[in-house]
Amino acid sequence: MTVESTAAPKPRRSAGTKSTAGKRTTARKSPGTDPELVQLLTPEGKRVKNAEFDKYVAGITPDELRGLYRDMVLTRRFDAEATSLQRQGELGLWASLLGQEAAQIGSGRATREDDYVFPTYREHGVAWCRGVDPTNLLGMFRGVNNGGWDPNSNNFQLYTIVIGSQTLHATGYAMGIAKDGADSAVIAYFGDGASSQGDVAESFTFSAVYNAPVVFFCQNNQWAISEPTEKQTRVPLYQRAQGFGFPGVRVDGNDVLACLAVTKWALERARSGEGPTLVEAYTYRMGAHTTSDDPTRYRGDDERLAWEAKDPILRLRAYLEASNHADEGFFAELERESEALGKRVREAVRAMPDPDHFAIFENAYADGHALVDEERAQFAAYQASFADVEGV
Ligand SMILES: Cc1ncc(C[n+]2csc(CCOP(=O)(O)OP(=O)(O)O)c2C)c(N)n1
Ligand SMILES: [Mg+2]
Repeated sequence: MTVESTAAPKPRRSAGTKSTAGKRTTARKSPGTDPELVQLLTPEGKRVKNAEFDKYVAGITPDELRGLYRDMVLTRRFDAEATSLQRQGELGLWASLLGQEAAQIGSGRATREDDYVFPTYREHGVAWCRGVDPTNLLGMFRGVNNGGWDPNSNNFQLYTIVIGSQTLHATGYAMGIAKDGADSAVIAYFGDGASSQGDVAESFTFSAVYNAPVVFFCQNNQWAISEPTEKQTRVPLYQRAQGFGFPGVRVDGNDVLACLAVTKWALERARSGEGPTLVEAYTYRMGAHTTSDDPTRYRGDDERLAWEAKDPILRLRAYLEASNHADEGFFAELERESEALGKRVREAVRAMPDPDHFAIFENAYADGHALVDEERAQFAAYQASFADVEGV
């Protein structure tokens, strides 16, 4: 049974062992061996049957499968380019999604155009599925704007850094569209660390009580910066939903087909008035938390290596090749497309104009404020002080 609504909590997972340096060195239980996990593609790319969820991907065409692969490859290429741009000093910070492509593309492609998405700061793959131009994601990380896109153009909210807060926004929005009588749904993304936030618990309570059409999509990437999931919960995260009165499912977050199927199911529940669902996509953050983080200080290589063997892109490629759904020409063309995307992103970032330094004061209050006036004057004096510096 994979849909948890009535079963008793299961025992805590193994916390692994620690090396003398304090880093965990034993890889934790792997997807593919876990009976609680919805999986349609094994790490080797073999299609496995699932009585509950097969029907949600039953009609998928080879073209659509290649599309999912293309989405994941281009998202990873974009993400790698952004990481490089940060290293070159073009961005102040970047939060990589490396390893989480299947969770994001599978769930993102399950959404309908009229659904509304509330992301964290790492949902670059979901943004891609929603049609947000990837170059627009970079402005905030370069420090030239506070967002970079109009949320209502693609029903994709701005990135949210305050951990867990977007689940409240999503719940309120979902309650609103339900009152409007819309048949669309809302999906809120958050992480394993965010699951410990009060905001998330409050969202669960309100969405359950008001039967709000919202899907809570938790990417359990095993880490909240340097804190492992064992520090967030004593039960598998998806089981939390039970206590709030709605179903929770754990899906293999490195299996794009399973993520697509489970998210479609959850969104359909929401649309048909059955209320919220918690989806826990069990995945792994292969890179650093952000470019400011050094994961070698708190986790061992063996853990990363174990998850690399479950790479979401390689497993879909294995499936496409084994089922003759893609040939060498397809992969070669995609490689060219990836390189072109990298070049476009590089050029777009370097061409981003610096903002007017005083715009921040204009955007604080509609009618002005004495404190802001004071700060503006201080900043003007600070800027003017550079006039005395030779060559400036
Ligand atoms: C309310 C709040 N507290 C703390 C932080 C600092 N912070 C930024 S990311 C992060 C960890 C989040 O982990 P998780 O929810 O697992 O998401 P992930 O980064 O792994 O995608 C923390 C604590 C924050 N941004 N907001
Ligand atoms: Mg996390």
